[in-house]
Amino acid sequence: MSSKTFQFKVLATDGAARRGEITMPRGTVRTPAFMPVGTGGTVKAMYMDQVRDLGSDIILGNTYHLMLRPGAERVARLGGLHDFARWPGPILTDSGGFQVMSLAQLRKLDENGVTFRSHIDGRSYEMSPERSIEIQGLLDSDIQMQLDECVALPAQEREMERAMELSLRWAERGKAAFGDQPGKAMFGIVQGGDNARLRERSAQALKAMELKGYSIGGLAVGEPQNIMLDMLEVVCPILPAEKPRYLMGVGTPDDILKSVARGIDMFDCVMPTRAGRHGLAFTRHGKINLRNARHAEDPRPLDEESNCPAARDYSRAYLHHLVKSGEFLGAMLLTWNNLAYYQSLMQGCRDAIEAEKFVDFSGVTQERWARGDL
Ligand code: PRF
Repeated sequence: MSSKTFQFKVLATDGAARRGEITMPRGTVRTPAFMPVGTGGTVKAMYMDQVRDLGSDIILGNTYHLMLRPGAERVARLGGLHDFARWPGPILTDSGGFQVMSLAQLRKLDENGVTFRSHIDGRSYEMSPERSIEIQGLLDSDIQMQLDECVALPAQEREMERAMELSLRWAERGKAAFGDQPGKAMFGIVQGGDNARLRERSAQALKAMELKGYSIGGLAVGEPQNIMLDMLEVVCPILPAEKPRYLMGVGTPDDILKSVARGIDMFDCVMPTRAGRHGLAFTRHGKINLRNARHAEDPRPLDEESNCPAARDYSRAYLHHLVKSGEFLGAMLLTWNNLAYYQSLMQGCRDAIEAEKFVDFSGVTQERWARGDL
């Protein structure tokens, strides 16, 4: 199902948890949703068909990486990111500010935006709130993010306040640059660090801008989990119930369950893909480090009950061998397994909310991890 306009509907609730649907011209996103990270136009070590078949309705792309290589104008000439990467469904792009701050060299930030040197070849670039939206438009992204500034925690209150207020001004500029595009959306990003007053101010001001969706940024950046959850409890009740809420760059399966319980609808994280390339498998029973010698002669699969071939059909001994040998197939199989696990977790969340059994589902899932029956 698709729709000519961007729409979000809450289909069911269970406590603060929501089961919803975003419809837009390129397809429907079932929420709570996990978006695999496809930074440079590829979900690393995966075919797009596999990503889709695991139940991903949307993937994430990065303005920062794609503007440097191959360049946004080039992607546009080649028909946009969907055709280029052969992903016909919805794509959400991050705005670039966060990646500039973590990856670029010689960064300089002022009222007008960020200037930086590429981490690839040292070339100099400028990005304003308007240019970020322009690039995301050239990529033909369906859900675009405002340019924002995320401060690492811990930070001084005045520093968190400055970045939050700057991000609000950039949200206004982003909104004006984005204009009226009925089939697409630009989300504002709530900032404010670990400070409830600043988070409240940010959420209220963004709500007043009547954007089509709201991201929560500046979390999972060095603070303990309970602080992140406290901030969600401040922000979610302020944000309008009829708009989607996206917690950026989160997280572990445990973070996801606890954030869904507080009203988050969308997630993205490199964890399943990056961990897969580093020999780590997520399973229903917890994490397995395949580098460990104790798997060297273990004939069991990661999870015989999974319907993902990577989890069901390959022995831990073979996966251990692949990982130890640095074989591409090791990264491919573990990434496949991990994304399958994440998407089955999201399906479990959606089913449980519909059945009004989210607390039970969350409890049973956590107990299984805790037993660690590997
Ligand atoms: N802002 C943007 N992207 C992000 C973040 C942010 O604060 C985070 C923080 N967890 C991840 N990705 N634009």
